[in-house]
Amino acid sequence: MSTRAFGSRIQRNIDPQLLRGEGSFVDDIPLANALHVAFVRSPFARARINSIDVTAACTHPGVAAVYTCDNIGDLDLELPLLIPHSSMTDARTQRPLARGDVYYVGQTVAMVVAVDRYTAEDAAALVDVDYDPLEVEIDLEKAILDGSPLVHPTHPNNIAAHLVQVSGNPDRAIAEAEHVTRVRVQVDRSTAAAMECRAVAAIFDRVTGELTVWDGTQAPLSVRGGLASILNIDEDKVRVIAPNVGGGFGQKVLLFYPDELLVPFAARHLGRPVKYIEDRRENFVGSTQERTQIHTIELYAKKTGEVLALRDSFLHDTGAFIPYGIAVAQVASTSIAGPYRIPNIWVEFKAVYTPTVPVTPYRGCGRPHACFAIERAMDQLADDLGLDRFEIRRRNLIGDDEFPKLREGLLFADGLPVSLDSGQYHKALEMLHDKLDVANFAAEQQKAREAGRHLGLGMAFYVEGTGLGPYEGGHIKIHPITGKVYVNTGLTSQGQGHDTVFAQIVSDQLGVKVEDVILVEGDTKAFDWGVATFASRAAVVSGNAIHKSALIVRNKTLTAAANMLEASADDIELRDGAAWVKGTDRQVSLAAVATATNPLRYAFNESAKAATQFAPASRHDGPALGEGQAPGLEATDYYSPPCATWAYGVHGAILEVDPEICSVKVRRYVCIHDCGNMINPMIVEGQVMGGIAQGIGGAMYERIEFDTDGNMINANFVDFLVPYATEVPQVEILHLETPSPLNPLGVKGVGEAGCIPVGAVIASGIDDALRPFGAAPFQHIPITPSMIYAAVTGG
Ligand code: MCN
Repeated sequence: MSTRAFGSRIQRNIDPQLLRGEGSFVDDIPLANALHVAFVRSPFARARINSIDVTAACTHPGVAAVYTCDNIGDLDLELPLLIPHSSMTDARTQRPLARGDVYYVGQTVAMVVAVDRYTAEDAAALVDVDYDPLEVEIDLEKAILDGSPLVHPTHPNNIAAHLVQVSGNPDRAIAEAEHVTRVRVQVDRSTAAAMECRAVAAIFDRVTGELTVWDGTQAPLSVRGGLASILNIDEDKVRVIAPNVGGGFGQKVLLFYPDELLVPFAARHLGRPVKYIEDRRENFVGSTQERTQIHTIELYAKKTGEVLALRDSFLHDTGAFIPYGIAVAQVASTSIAGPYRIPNIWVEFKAVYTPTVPVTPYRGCGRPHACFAIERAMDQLADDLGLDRFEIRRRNLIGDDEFPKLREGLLFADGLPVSLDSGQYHKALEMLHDKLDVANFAAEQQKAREAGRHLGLGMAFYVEGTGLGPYEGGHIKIHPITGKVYVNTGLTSQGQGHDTVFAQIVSDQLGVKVEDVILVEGDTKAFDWGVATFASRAAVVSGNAIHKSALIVRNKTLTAAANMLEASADDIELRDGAAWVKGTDRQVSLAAVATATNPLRYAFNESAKAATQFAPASRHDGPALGEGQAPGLEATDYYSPPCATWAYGVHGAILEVDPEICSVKVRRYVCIHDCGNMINPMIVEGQVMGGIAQGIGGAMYERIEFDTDGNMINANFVDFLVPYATEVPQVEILHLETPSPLNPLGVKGVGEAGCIPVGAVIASGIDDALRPFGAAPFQHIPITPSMIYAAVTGG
């Protein structure tokens, strides 16, 4: 092993299987004799339930059970508030099945379990629910007005939380400012679109009392813990497996969706396997969404463009329930100053209940909103002061020597003060400037205009707090027979390629091939402790945990091999799956070392005259380990990050707007990106590309639409427009690698980065293209053809 695996472009080893269609998703799990679930969902955004009559449904042939809030025992509870915060009082969370009232169209009211899905659906249609519909207000700005209908009578003006955060002394800076730029921006609601929607299947073994659950979740260990406590089963008797998940994007990390509790409950209650596969429409109306925020942001600056203070006040739509507390709004508010020095910040938000699908983090989690607000404001400030958009940023970007940049008073989602740990922001900006050939663009744009074509250049910078705690762990074991290395973690992958990157980390430490490292994740039997995949944290938190475990195993291996080869541990090197005395041809395979560190196996192998190619070290009768070392070449360790580590990047695009048909074609898209040391640049680029594709959706296509009664009117892929490959541009990605000083591997997260600045880039580019029309800046995404039509026709 002469080359380092860490930092290499190694293809993801799961891809061939997935590309051949051989992945195993929840719906692929064969479950003999399984029952199937259909839900009765609320047709009203807000209503009182007078009665639920299940008689006809219960007697429908093939129905095993019909559940309402009245026959689910301990499950008739308000689900946990996952992240409490002092800015909220009496935070409202959902019940698995509605009791008394419904709060959004799609809320689960009853669950039918039957021999097959068709029968379950037919029976669900027979459940007779008598509702008294109530008045609703869907509009976020109107929802907070006095007299607006309340989602929860407990919360006047529909305010779920109100928080003001201050850094520095904004009042004094505002008084000193020579110019103020004020911008109102809006980001509309969107949703994740995984390949397999959410899905749960469960078996309960009445003899052993063991519950096995297959769940397309991002958090198997957390699901296990919750199921055990809510269903009152020993944790060791609950096994949760997340097989291939097909994308989660934050939507699959909620604890709990009703089905995640009700399906295992029914499996235990009925003594039969039970399965629920959410369909696409249910995913739209029943699984959480994100994005709607309306910001009014003000930049107080000197005439030279140096920003002295920022004020931002925004409304955040929480939907009908707030299981994640203020996480999304808090991330937005603490990311609002972006990569800029801005020493004085005042930021306020109100999280507002609306009678719509609950809002929880979706890839980006508040950062796309913050980026859209600050970057649109920066573009406007540049215009106001007659400065170039790159120049305004040059004058405000944090310098390399200013890190760590603490924003005292702003507490990030981990409850700790925002502190940007490292970066080369100016260099990134100039790389974009060069790569896009900005110096020559004005001439190209002019020439195109003369030919009746409208080119625009857009750009936006972003920062991203990644790698949140509290911790993750990793167990590593070199197998005594094969010498293969098993790595177990508590995480699960939804397509991020963890099996390859974690193998790269281990491969270097133990001198084995990447393909000889086998990751076992997504199964609570594999590892007992851990949290979940979210917040772009696997590389930082699990990566470092696995690195630490690998170091322990490495040291054990060196000690044992030194004993076996009668050399000093300092003279041993690990490569090619063996331990070598440096500079000689004396070696012993890792399998043999692992065998020798296990007393029983060693004795067995010796007596059987198996292939033990060594003499035991004289001070050991058998096992080759050092004094006090535990048997086996294995170890477990954990990593807990001190705080978030901040990745960043700057994107730019050259696009063309056709004012006749109001279309936008992205001609070039350039991304300069820095996530610290890259474990696998190919995977990093895949992550960035995927994020940009989602960002393109959010910038121009994807918007969840509600009518005034709260019905989602585009809950399908015909009307909710996910971009196809034809809409996603070829992206030119350039990397910077500024190591994070906060963790041993020097890594920062990347999983959400791509999507963050895209809306701001596209808006900036369309503004630039349409300057000849005197159009007002685009401050609202997604930007639709009708918005472009209004801009070019002055409508
Ligand atoms: N990586 C790397 N070098 C770095 C940083 C990361 O090689 N310096 C690699 C990691 O090892 C990992 C991948 O890039 O294989 C993403 O790493 P990380 O940023 O740690 O993110 P997570 O693995 O924790 O994944 C979560 C993140 C989030 S929050 C969302 S949302 C998202 C995303 O990942 N959802 C995804 N990317 C997704 N990709 C797919 N295919 N599907 C999803 O649901």
